[in-house]
Amino acid sequence: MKNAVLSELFDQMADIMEILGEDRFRINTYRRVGRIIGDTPADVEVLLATGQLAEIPGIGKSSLAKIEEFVKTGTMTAHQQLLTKIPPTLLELLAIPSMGPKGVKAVYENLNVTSIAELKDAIEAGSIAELPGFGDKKAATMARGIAFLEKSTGRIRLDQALEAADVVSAFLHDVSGIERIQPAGSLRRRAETIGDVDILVAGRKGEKIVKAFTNAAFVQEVLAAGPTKGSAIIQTEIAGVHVDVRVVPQKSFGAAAQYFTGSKQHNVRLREIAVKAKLKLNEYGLFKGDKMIAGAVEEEVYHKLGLDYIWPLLREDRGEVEAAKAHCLPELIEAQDIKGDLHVHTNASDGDCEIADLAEAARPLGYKYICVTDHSQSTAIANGLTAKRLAAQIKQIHKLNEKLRGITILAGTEVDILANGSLDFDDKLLADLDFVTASIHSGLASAREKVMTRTLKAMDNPYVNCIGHPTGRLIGQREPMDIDMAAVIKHAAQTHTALEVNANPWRLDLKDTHCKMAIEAGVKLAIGTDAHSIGGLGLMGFGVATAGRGWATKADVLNILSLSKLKSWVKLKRP
Ligand code: DGT
Ligand code: CA
Ligand code: CA
Ligand code: ZN
Repeated sequence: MKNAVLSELFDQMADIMEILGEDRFRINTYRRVGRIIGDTPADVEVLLATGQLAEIPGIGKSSLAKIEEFVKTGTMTAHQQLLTKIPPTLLELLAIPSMGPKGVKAVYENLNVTSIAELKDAIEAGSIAELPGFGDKKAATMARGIAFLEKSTGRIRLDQALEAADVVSAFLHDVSGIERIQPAGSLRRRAETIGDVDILVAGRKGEKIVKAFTNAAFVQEVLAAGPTKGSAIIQTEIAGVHVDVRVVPQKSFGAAAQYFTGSKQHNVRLREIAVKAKLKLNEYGLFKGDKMIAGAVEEEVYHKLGLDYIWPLLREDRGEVEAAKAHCLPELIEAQDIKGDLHVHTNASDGDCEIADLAEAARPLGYKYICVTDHSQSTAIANGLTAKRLAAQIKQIHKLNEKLRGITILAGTEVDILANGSLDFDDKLLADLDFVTASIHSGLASAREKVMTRTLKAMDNPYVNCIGHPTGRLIGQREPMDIDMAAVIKHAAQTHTALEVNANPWRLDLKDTHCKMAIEAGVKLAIGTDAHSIGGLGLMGFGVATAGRGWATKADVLNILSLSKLKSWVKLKRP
């Protein structure tokens, strides 16, 4: 049946004409024809052949001719002609929830926005909010709509998955008959993106528990509901998220946690070891013949296989199984090891808060220091500091430190690496700072040679202690720069420069595998939140997890050092 296609064609013609501001009457006619065809249960082709289509009220002569043309030739000239009148990417904007032809017309006419990518830029630049009749709230709705659209085509970010898992876990907490709750899958491994959220529950009344979950108010759509597993799309503030809840008995909880945490590749390795030892491993337990030798406790599954317990962050089959066998797994860093945040913006550039407020907020996190790293002048859209303003800020920080107890504010910068690889501030000013991070914020799409030269040259500067977000990627939004990471890491080792692990879940930059490469080359990681507000300081855990996935121990992370050791480390590079 061609009904659906035809209906869509008429609707799209109406959309395009509305965007172009064409005749209202014709727009309405096309909409009506589209709706009639879409609603008709009978085959349009048959209706056309029998002459019945012409009888339907609302379908006039010219519409009939268009339908006939399409049925005969497979194209519709009027539709083709309309398509030539707009940029080809413009219609993708209509797929954004809450975005109708009127909205598209407004952003296209006033801001020349022709694609989703351009719309995002416009939202970020604040130009949508400034459009008459739009405002902050509409711009935010649009941003959420885009996020939803992006999610629906693929994987979600770690922070989005965590939010969904928290909502479901909190709900399950109050469901009777549940003895334990354990997020599993890629979320428990803290992978950078998540396909679906897996939550494991210990309990006996599987069907009842699954029902409680699939009937919860936050459930948007139930995908499956059986005796041990429920799958649903749940509504969160930003997007719909696919969540699987599995119910297992207590005695299998450890084995199930092991199995459903994965990764698949890691599980395959474990099963091989079991088979070699003439054991059977599955989600119910580890068995010797019919006898269960491990199952309730996850650690025991590993121990009975002759392995040390492997932290979920490491379960990617990247050498952890061999290391567990040889008893030489790394002792991973933990959140409480962190002594300070090395990447924080204040309201002097594009952040929200005063320096003093950030320092106060850092104290309860157990930090001993916090480094203020506002942007430099070239990043004008972020109100980057001029040399003069930075000099004043350094003085201000020294003054604040005189009064502060228990925590020290470090004077730093996130200085721009300019197009030729030189820095936005001269060495004399940089020498007055405690810690210098240098970042690329422009020309990220340039050729490899260009971005490599910039990055390597910045590291050559004796005052540059760290390269910020080394690849510049934004997960799901912007590709990383085309850099040769092995060469960057080698140069970092040679120049005594750290590489940042930017903890913002949009960035996670360096990513896990690059962290591992850096550590193996002896390069220090500097985990920073890139906070622009007090809440932003709370992102540290994402950076710690990412470094952990790269096998980071205390020896590998700069901001685990005490303040005095950090200062000595900085001095080592200075002339
Ligand atoms: P995702 O959801 O794509 O981000 O990644 P995961 O790792 O959460 O994968 P998912 O949700 O398909 O399955 C959860 C875990 O269940 C997975 O990490 C390992 C286990 N699992 C699933 N299917 C298989 C399988 O065919 N073989 C083995 N050995 N394990 C599996
Ligand atoms: Ca999953
Ligand atoms: Ca799953
Ligand atoms: Zn930056």
